[in-house]
Amino acid sequence: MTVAGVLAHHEGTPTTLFEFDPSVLTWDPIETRDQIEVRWDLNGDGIWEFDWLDGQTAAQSVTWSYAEPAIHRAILEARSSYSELNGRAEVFVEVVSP
Ligand SMILES: [Ca+2]
Repeated sequence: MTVAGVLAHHEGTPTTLFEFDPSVLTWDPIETRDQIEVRWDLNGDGIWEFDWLDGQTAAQSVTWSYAEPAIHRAILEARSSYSELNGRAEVFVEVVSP
């Protein structure tokens, strides 16, 4: 399971709906992206907006918006069915006043 450690830097305003596409960050030699489970903490507060039980996979994008102008950190974790090790990546989102 590979999850890219870096990332895209996205920029927008409080009205921007950001799309997070995990398929560009995840790769596995055995499982396809629709088999790789992912979860998201989209505002870096330690609470998963989409957790394992929500059934998101690396083939599905999620969207989120940020009311507060700031640089926000989004965290992706991914897991395959055969490994105990989760992959992790961070994406930074810069929200500026319109
Ligand atoms: Ca969160």
